[in-house]
Amino acid sequence: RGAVRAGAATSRLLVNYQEPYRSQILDYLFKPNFGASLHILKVEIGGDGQSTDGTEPSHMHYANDENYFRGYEWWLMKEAKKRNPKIKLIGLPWTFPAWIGKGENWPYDYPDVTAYYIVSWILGAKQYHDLDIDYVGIWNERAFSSKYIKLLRYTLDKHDLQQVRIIASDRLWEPISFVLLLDSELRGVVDVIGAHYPGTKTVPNALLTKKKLWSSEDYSTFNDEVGAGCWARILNQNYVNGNMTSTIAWNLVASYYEELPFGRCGLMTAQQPWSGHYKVEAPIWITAHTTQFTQPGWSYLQVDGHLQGGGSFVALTDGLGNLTIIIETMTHNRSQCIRPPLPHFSVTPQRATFYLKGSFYMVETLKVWHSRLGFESGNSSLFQQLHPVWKGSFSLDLNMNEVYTLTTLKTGQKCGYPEPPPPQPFPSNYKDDFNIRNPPFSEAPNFADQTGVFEYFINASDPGDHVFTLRQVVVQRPITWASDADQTISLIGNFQWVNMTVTCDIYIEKQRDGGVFIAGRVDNGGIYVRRTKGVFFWVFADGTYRVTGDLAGEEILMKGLSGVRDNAWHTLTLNIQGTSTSGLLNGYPLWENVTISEPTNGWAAIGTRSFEFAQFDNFHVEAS
Ligand code: 147
Ligand code: CA
Repeated sequence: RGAVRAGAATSRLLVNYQEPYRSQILDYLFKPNFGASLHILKVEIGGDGQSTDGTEPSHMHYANDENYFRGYEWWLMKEAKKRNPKIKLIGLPWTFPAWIGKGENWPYDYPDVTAYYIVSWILGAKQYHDLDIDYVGIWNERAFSSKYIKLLRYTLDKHDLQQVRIIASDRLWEPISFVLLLDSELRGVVDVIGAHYPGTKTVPNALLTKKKLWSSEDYSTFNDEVGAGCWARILNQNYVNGNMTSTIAWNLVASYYEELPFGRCGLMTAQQPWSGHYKVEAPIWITAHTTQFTQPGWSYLQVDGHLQGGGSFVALTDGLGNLTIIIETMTHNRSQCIRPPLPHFSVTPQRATFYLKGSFYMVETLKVWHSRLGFESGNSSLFQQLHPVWKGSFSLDLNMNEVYTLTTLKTGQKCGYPEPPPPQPFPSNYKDDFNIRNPPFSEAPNFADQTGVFEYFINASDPGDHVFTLRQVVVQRPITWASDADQTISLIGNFQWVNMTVTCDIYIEKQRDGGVFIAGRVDNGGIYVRRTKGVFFWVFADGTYRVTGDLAGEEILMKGLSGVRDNAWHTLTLNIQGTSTSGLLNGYPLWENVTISEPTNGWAAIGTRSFEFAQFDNFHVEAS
């Protein structure tokens, strides 16, 4: 059985698409026999920390806190299930809120707490969204603990979640395979060995465990024709070379600002909710070659799937007489993935003859679906139906960089929608007053949190204009997966912006050393957030202000007194024009003519000096 996807803050902008575009994108991904027809949706269990292209909120920011309506993963899972009730759901944490580790940057010192936290997420999925989680992972690309995995199984069972299966350990084949062979109790509770970027290979120990082997994260490649070639090759060869029966792509859809790390490494692109523009990229149709003609529960026929002239094939059956054969002939330099390095191989044009034997001898005809990846723009032919082939044996003239599906199923379809609107830059004049009583999401549109979490907030007793605001809510450094900054920051806008005026009402909640900033020309984010540069205008609860060239606050361009204090609203304005920048407080100039050279362009941003509560209101950016 086949493919496919994963989290790490990569669907952030998708939720803000207007209808009908948002539903169209979801149809291309999840609707059976429409486009990618995905079999599996793997989501991040948000942990308030940076997970590659942003942070995703936890369902438990604090020990006494529980809320199953944060972020977009619940929504995404429901949209997927709506379209395909049989889709399998996987949850995996990248980061954890700090309280899990009681002060240590480590989730296994109190494994009972971690198990309770993860099982709560699974129970919440059911209770609040009627979502049945099928699989849960341990800790993305980080260490596992045998004790924790056993306790996780015990806690799942105690809550009547026997049907939830455990994947371990979402890193390499080792050491998990070796440990499984030694520890029979662990072997009893791990259902699937999930390895990342296995390069289509497995290891002897993994095979010896007799467990299901999955490539539980793969792809992560720019979604052009080469990315499609990578995807076609690994979808087949992960089974042919490595006995893996599932391949999960990171990521589902590139719905994050393109200049964040791994821009456009999704199966399709939907990174412009403001324009409605999206693009169904070639990897979507490569996916369809497998997913439209197999289902979870189908089994691979045990044949040597290497083709003599290079390339590979797999054959699957539902055990009820249906047969699907998928052939790929990707060449070396047209199918490189981001990792691991691809050893040399050659593929030549060839005639391949298939003989259907045993019960498949009776198969009358096989429908034929074909793709050819072209490498000059626009000359690919993707997921086209050709004439059927007949009877017990047939021959195909295979060229390079082609995918064929031969199948008894008659359900295949290449569906589509009219072209979406053309691309547009992010609006150069953008405002948000956050005045919304029942927001559909906890996060405000287009803000992309890179450290900390910014949520809609209601000051129920506020006498003035700040009843509805945006609040930073992570108050302790999470158990990190990446190098989160020591400050919190949320980005918005257009990375190409040069000149801009950013205005925002701010409210410092933390006394003495509390502080907030607004910023422009912000040049980084994601896993690189710690080294973010830009123009940062800070005010602090002690009545001082600063202008710095970096998020870390080390490159001080200007400082002085402002009179700002905590627990009061103030309006900050940051004006950046050419090589000069100036700042206003409550509409009056506070500092002027500070000279800047780098960065030359970047996003706007808001944030706080540390992991502390703070509020923002009436955000406005005007840029060019
Ligand atoms: C993966 C992460 O799990 C994803 O969230 C995303 O960041 C992805 C981007 O390619 O990378 O983590 C890996 C990072 C490094 C390696 C493998 C996976 N590596 O160096 O082999
Ligand atoms: Ca407001």
